[in-house]
Amino acid sequence: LEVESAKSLELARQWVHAAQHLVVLSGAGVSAESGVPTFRDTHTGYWAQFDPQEMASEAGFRAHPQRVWQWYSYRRELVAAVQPNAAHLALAAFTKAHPGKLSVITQNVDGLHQRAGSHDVISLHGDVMRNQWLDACGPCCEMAKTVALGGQPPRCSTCGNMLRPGVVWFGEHLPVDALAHAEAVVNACDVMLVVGTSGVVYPAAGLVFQAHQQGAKVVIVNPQATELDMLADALLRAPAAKVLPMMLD
Ligand code: BJW
Repeated sequence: LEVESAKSLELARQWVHAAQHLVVLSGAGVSAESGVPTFRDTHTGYWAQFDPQEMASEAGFRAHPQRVWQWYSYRRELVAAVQPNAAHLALAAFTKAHPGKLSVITQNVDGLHQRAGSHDVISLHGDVMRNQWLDACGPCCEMAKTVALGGQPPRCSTCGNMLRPGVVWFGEHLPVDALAHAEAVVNACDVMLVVGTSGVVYPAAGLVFQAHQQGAKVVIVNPQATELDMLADALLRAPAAKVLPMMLD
């Protein structure tokens, strides 16, 4: 670790252990060391290859259902093949050691926090392994009775309604309960760790402003600069799987 980051780590460790209520807001970077590409990192990110508005929006799915479905199929296979890393495991171990003290809010759809053993994760952007109907459906739609042809999304054999991944696309509302729960835990926190997120997507990024405004210490863990750095009381420019185990131990 750089000297500055080593100092920040020591500070953050003290805050974390003195905290009454600790909140973690995680993003794609927390899963990077498991082998899941982030969205916006220049060379490895998904969106170096794909246009986000096309791949992660309802309009994009309706225009190119096969292309978008295949992108999600690829990501589902990838997520199923990787394992939680030391960052996910350190958070789960902390919860076990300090029950009720830590809330994990994640923007990730990969389920790796849960697979590491964090069970009360607040998922803001859904779950990539789930499906839901694209359109409101009548009694004919049953997931078990879909037909899928040639890499196309499965369809209801009666009305043609398509399955889509159970994630939150651009322009869609976050699940109301998850967002309300996230706001409530942020409101009550005295320390927030912001781990592996670029901080460009709202309303998730707004939670960091909320924490800062109500006086919580904000610790950012990210090897790169982020849109939220001006809110940080401590900045650790380092990978999550390296520093979270040290910070939470
Ligand atoms: C490491 C690391 C290592 C690497 N260790 N770190 C206010 C202002 C402007 C716009 C808006 C606004 N409010 C709403 C909007 C519109 C929009 C938005 O935010 N747009 C911005 C992009 C400008 N928001 C929405 O549309 C949201 N809905 C909404 O607001 O509803 C209300 C509404 C509805 C209708 C009309 C009007 C209002 C929905 C947002 C949904 C986001 N969905 C996605 C896709 C999910 C499905 C899928 O997975 O395919 O969620 S987009 C994508 O970005 C994904 C992520 O969860 C999200 C955040 O990305 P994240 O996690 O930060 O990843 P990266 O790649 O950006 O960053 C990775 C970071 O890790 C980097 O910093 C690296 O350095 C770091 N890193 N290795 C630690 N080892």
